[in-house]
Amino acid sequence: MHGRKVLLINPWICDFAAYDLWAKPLGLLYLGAVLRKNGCRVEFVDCLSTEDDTPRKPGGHGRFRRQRIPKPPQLSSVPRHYARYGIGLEEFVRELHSVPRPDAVLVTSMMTYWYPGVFEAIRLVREHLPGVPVILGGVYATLCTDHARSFSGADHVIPHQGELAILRLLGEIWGEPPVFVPDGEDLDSIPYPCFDLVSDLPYVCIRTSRGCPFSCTYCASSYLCGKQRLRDPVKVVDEIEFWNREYGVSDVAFYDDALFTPRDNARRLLLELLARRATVRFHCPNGLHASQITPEIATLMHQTGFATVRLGLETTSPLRQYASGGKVTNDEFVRAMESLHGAGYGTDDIGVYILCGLPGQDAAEVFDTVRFVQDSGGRPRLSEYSPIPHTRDWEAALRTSPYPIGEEPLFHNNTLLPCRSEGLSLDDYEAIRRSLREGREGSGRQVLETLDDGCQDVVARGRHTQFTTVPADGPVECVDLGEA
Ligand code: B12
Repeated sequence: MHGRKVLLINPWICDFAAYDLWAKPLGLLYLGAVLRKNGCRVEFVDCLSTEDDTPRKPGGHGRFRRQRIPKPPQLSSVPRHYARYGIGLEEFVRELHSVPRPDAVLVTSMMTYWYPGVFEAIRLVREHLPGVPVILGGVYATLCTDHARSFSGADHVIPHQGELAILRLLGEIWGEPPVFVPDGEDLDSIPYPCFDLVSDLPYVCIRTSRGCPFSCTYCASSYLCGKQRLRDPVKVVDEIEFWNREYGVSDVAFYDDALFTPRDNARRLLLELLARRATVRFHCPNGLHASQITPEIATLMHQTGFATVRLGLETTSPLRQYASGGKVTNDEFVRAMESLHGAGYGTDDIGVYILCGLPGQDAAEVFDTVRFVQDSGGRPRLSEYSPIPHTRDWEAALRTSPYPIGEEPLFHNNTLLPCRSEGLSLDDYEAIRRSLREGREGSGRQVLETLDDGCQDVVARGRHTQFTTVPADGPVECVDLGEA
């Protein structure tokens, strides 16, 4: 494999709205690192590159460039604009020609309903680099493998974790076995993801683990990643120090399915961060498990610079909590909130995810959960349910959805509220969103600017001064800037 040239491609997002909330193709960058270790020359074309005219927010996240495109016919009745987020098509083609002709192209994929951007990238690679094998993997390729094999145009579709599979496949295609193969059971044997290829690197994403010890009925983690495996916390902090020291990265987003689970590992991670006095801000866009947040953990989080704190409550219905996997109870949630407040976090610092539009869910359940979160001193954040193949809720989703979600992944788009039922109509949903907006306006925030994609830049004065970006049709995102 030595000297072989590999091109990594992070395709566009095609959706009604998209915002760079610490979104990087971590899995693809891991594959690049493994191939490099085998002597390959790795190049990267990032359709979601946000450099040049799109300013970054403090904390690192920002807006993607955006081109309005016609809606796919299946979505024609949705009264929203549809767009391709990321660089222009011409720029993409220029980049394809600016790298040495590769011996293989690796394309990643994320949300199932973003596949049109993946297909577009593969089509252009085929047109401009004829004869080069195109390999597709990632979340969409794993959850909708048959769809990807039938329609993507890729030569190979590789589901699930990719480090070992890509070495096996390229070894076969090139007739050259790899010299370095990571230990599939030891995450620390995988080299650091090649974030150095990302031209604009305001933040990095880190996984301290893969897989999840819970198996929530609405989530695909166990199908995607298997059983939970942990990295050594000391090695995680080594990696954070590396990005900070070598690349000046001062913001880190954790991508774990269950960060801080188990708690013992969390303690070791936080104590190590504290001991090394890492001057980095940490973000948990992916919801922490409330049951792990003790007063000690919360205090350590505050001391070590966890700026974006999110908890996954999802619902206050005890029945649904139990039936969906039992990851949290209302008592555990309240105790976690008390711990976070006790450690110094204010209401605006703690975002709490609430699932909305689950099969069979009614509006009253969502309203109750919103009120419960507000009463507990947190900021409710609606997480519109996306039905996901290979989850335990999939059968119920198929039965409930007014859309043919089993045939067409575009209908997994959470913007459609694709599994809404009679008890939770689009009008109910609007009423829930209105009540959240009113709650926000009542919190003394001042809108600075409404951006062309409907986001708002907002400043709130409280214990901290905060810069908050509020996607009009998404959750409230909020980054702590410290004192004004
Ligand atoms: C981190 C994460 C996020 C991040 C951002 C991720 C990003 N890059 O944009 C945040 C928190 C912002 C996020 C948000 C959301 N997310 Co999310 N997220 C994840 C999570 C936990 C991890 C994904 C990840 O990066 N993994 C890390 C790397 C190491 O793994 P990987 O990318 O999968 O790569 C490996 C393999 O896939 C493969 N591979 C990858 N590329 C390639 C390429 C080739 C060629 C090959 C061979 C292999 C290969 O090899 C890699 C290494 O082993 C997954 C769950 C999961 N466990 O995967 C959910 C997940 C993808 N999210 C999901 C959902 C529902 C959402 C939201 C809609 C939630 C909501 N309701 O608001 C939002 C929507 C975001 C948006 N509109 O922008 C769903 C998917 C839904 C769908 N229909 O596709 C998932 C599966 C969780 C679930 N509920 O089951 N998410």
